[in-house]
Amino acid sequence: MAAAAQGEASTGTTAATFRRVYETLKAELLRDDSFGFDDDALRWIDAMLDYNVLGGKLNRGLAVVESYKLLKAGSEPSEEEEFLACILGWGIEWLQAYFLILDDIMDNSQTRRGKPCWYRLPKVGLIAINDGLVLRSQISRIFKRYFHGKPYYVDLLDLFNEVDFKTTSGELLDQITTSEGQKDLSKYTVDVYRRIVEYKTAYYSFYLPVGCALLLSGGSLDDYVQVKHILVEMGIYFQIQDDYLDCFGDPEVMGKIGTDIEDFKCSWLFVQALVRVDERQKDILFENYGKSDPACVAKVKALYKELNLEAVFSEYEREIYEKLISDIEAQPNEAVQAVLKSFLHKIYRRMK
Ligand code: DMA
Ligand code: MG
Ligand code: MG
Repeated sequence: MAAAAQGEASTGTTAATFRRVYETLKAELLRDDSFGFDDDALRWIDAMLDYNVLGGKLNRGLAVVESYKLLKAGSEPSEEEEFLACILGWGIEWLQAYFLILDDIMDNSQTRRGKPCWYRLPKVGLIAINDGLVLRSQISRIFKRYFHGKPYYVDLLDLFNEVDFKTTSGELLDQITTSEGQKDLSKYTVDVYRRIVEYKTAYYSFYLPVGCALLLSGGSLDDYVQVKHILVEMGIYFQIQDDYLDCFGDPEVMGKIGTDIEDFKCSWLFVQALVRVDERQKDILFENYGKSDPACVAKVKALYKELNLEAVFSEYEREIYEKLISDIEAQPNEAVQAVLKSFLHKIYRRMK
């Protein structure tokens, strides 16, 4: 009980410190005089940052700080070190905000984090595209200010560039697979699915936070190939949960309304349904998938229930958890084990 309370207190402190660093970074970006923004532009950037960078769970950003502390195994980081870990964490949150703004436009989504998607605001519209690009370019400016001259600066930029490349490639695959699927839904296979979600989600959500913490603690990413595999597998699990919750989750709790069925998505649920349907069920699925009519969506959901996909998901979740735990426990480094377990326990059986 005392230990749990203490744990919460220390997470609380981290969250408060982390949040303060956001204010610092925002103030510096608004003060950036290399362009000479006028008051209208400054107000726009200020509101755009608050709307898009804040409001999420901050899991990825906080994970950098937490992983960094665990990697230091016992020795408390200095204030300066913790501050730098927070900056890297915000770098990921900025990256995430940029991906989400563009993803919501492409997915025609309505809400995100309990509010209308940024591009849905009448004053914003497709200016949102440029806002996404602004967020991405701000990361480079932030990192230049704080990390230029550090021994890991080049590796850090390289890591963000690589992960950006992988994620946007995953989004490309997601989008073009969807337009192929509209012509022939049988193209949605388990292998195609895995490839999409590995690229669009796993690297930036799981590998990147740990990669940042490793670089900051003086490690070389080449020495952690096995850790990368485990994180990618966890990222795939996380996106499978996202797909499951898109249909079966509570939009109030998640802060977003699912659109996968309406959007013809190569979702985990669809792929699982496809390998289980008989001829009659397949006709129902193909007839109703990808339509915005709520009656069609309801038929697809009813079929998912008939195929017991809720139980299939629970079983997958149980199996992947055990597999991940055993892979983690095979890791030689105990601090690394702690980092990986902490990630896994944050997402296991999540509802949002
Ligand atoms: C999101 O995939 C991927 C990125 C890179 C933002 P998604 O469209 O399934 O996610 P969401 O359900 O959050 O829109
Ligand atoms: Mg989306
Ligand atoms: Mg998407």
